[in-house]
Amino acid sequence: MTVHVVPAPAALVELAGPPLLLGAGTRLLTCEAGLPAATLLAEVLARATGHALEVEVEVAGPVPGALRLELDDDLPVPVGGAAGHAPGLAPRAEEAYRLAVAADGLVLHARGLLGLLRGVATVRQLVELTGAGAWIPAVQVHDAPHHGWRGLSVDVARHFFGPADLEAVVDLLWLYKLDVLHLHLTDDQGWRIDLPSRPELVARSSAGAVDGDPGGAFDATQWAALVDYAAARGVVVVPEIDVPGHVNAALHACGDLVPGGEPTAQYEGIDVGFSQLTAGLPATSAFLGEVFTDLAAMTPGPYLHVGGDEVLTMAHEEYADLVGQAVEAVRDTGKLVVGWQEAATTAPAPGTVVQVWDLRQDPAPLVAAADGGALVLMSPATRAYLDLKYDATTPLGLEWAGHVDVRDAYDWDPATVLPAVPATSVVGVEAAVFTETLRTRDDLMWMLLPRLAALAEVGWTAPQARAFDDFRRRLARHPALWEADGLRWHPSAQIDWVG
Ligand code: TNX
Repeated sequence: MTVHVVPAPAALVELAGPPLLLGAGTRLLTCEAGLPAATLLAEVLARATGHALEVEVEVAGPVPGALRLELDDDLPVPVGGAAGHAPGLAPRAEEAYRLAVAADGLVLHARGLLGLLRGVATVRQLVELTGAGAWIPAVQVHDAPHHGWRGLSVDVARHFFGPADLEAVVDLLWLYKLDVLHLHLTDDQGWRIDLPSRPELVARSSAGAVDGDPGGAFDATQWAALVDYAAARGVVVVPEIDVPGHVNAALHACGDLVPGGEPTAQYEGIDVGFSQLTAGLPATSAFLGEVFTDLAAMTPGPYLHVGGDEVLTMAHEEYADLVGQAVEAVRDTGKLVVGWQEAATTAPAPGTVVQVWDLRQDPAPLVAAADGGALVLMSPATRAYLDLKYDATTPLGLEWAGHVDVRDAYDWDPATVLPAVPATSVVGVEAAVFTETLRTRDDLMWMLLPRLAALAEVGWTAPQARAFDDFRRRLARHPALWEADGLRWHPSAQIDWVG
């Protein structure tokens, strides 16, 4: 087997015939609706092969050797994939695609643009480069995802990662068919998005970061551009404003959120759990209403994340009151709510997504929330936290939940990791990278690669179709893809890297 597509498609057959050769004369054809996917294919092929193909629209009749992207409303969806689904994200049929490659051409079909974007990612991974030129092996693929929510959460609060870094992250999400970019935009160390009703948040609390490193923040224009860049690659942005804990940046900017009225000091450490909003202050509910209303207006995606994690300084009653206010503010905007695991203790409304991160916590509130109709997103730190060290020798990263090497990230099933939570409530998987110890794009990529590819397969490929030995054989050939884009990666000893 020569092909090495990650995540593994639902069905892939390698054909005995000769490959499709790509050259300067290769034609790229599509319909009007397929234009964005064809344009993306032209862009990634130009970067990979040096051949700049022109996209031609509505060319009828057979064209030998061409690449053709077309819509097919009746495209069958591969069987299987009974996993729980998150409302607001594309149903499985919209991400399905069928690909046929032979010496006489490539044909990619999907029901709509999103399926074409997924298929184009497969095409990118199939392209081979040898001295003789670029080619695509003869294959047939019929594919659709197992889970609908396949995300990565990036902490841009502890250290700031701006538009260019996040576009590089989105490129990776697209390459591995992930569909959610969750951004942890606020924390004790910094506030990273400019909101029109609260300009003081960024004015006073965006300059710093952990260890006195430089900060930063998204302005409205940069934010809109990032959301568009992600949408063009089939990725939905889910922004998080973390309340009622992890709020020192807000307390530093707005003294009226602090009992006594004195703004707190800027914070550059990495402790958690010490800052909080106060339910009894008149300014608090206005703050919650304004920040989530502004965030909703700036964000086309269906979800806003309210945080809710690691509040160690308040009684449950006050916690539930404050989370309830945040949730109500989000629901008033028409958006759906995501909250960290702890928010399960506040009797979340049906359809609320609760994100599991700490398997040491009592699962009973999660089970009760799921019984009440809440949905569960799996990010257990021991599997999905890509800020944890690979092993004891890893220079970057944390160790609070142990080490996560490639096999740990791969060898688990979101539907069974918490046996008491019914599989039908589990909407998918999200990797997370917190950035206490990560300063640069190289640091970030080195922690994401190769583990992000493992989590992507956990989300996309049905558990009965996954095996670590097969995954490691395919993954071994992916450094060529990463290096073509100048990305740093960690050569885990668990993989026999090729080349
Ligand atoms: C736990 S994830 C946290 C974060 C830390 C992270 C480090 C979560 C809900 N809280 O505040 O950055 O661990 O791995």
